[in-house]
Amino acid sequence: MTAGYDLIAETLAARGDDIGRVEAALRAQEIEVPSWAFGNSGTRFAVFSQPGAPRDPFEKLADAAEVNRLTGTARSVAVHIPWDKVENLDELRERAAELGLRIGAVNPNLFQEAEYKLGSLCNPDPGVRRRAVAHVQECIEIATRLGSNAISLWLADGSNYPGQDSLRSRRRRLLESLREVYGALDAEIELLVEYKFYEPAFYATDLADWGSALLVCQELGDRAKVLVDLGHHAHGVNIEQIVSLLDSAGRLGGFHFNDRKYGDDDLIVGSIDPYQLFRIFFELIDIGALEGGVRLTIDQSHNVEAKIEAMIQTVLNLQEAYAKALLVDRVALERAQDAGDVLAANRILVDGYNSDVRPVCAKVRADLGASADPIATFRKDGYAARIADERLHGQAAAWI
Ligand code: PSV
Ligand code: MN
Repeated sequence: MTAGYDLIAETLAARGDDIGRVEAALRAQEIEVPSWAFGNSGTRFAVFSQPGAPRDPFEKLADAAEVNRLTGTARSVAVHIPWDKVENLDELRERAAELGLRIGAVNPNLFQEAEYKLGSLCNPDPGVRRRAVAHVQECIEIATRLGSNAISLWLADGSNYPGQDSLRSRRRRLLESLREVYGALDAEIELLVEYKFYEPAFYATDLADWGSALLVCQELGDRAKVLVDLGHHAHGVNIEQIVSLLDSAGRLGGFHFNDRKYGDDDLIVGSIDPYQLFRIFFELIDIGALEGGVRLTIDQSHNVEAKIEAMIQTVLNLQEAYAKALLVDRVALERAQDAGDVLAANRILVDGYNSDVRPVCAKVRADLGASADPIATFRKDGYAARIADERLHGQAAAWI
């Protein structure tokens, strides 16, 4: 064992804590990777293709399995329909199982069809609304066939100009459509409702923030919960406080992890603001959300960087943020909080963040049968070169 590992073990033991607790929590961490992050992607200016990009959902699963083989923690894959539509759903489900994976949330696509120009579930045209509802209903059937237990809904709905549409009518249509969708859910399927404050709508987005998403969920029923995408807030918004609020309302459904510098940049989580990621994990531990099935999904777009390696790095960042949050001395923190000792409380929290948890994470990954150093192993094993050779012909998957 390394000196770094021993140091953490001794620090924990000295305060009557046990590194075994941290390791057990890390072994149980479950990250969901998005199928769409393996296909070619880009900006609204250009889509860049990468060698070895998967050509179908089966190859996306193979890439996800490589991420899981090396990290030991990325055991489920979220899918997007129709991008991941296949003729034989049983085959997709079986392939996932053969690869040691599960199918995670099913994401309906209510933003790509031309008819959704003025919205999907909120569109002024009842015919378009009906077709949007039917698409989500089809996704519910797909979820059941794939053994998934969540529909993850994001709407691009909104308006670009004041006066373009009635805000009240759009809200009414949204609720009517969502009631139909919710009514079609199987008992074991959750509805995750994602919000985003702008883009593609630039004046009024129909589900713009956690509050408007929460109100909708409360109207629908217990199985409707809010999904927090880290890139979907205005600057300066306290995301960990939103996490805590949603949990206290019993409506924290899950995350779309990514990072950003400016807008909804979909960069690697923790690449810009690792301290925010740590604070979110600290909050999740504090409220016990991770045992309660809150879904930890990644939603990123790797446009210029190598996709599989980027996904591995993402999972490592999530493991490390969680490990740091697990190291916070909660007893001492509570004592400092109760005593109103502002600076001690802050120091105790920041101490967790400043710990070097990489040796502990490496050990946990090795214990899981994965790699202590996933990036080095990935580069050495040659998976990227192999798929670049194998996937020469045919049409690569892309998000447009
Ligand atoms: C929208 O920006 C979003 O975050 C939604 O989750 C979509 O499903 C995803 O990105 C992929 O386009
Ligand atoms: Mn998202």
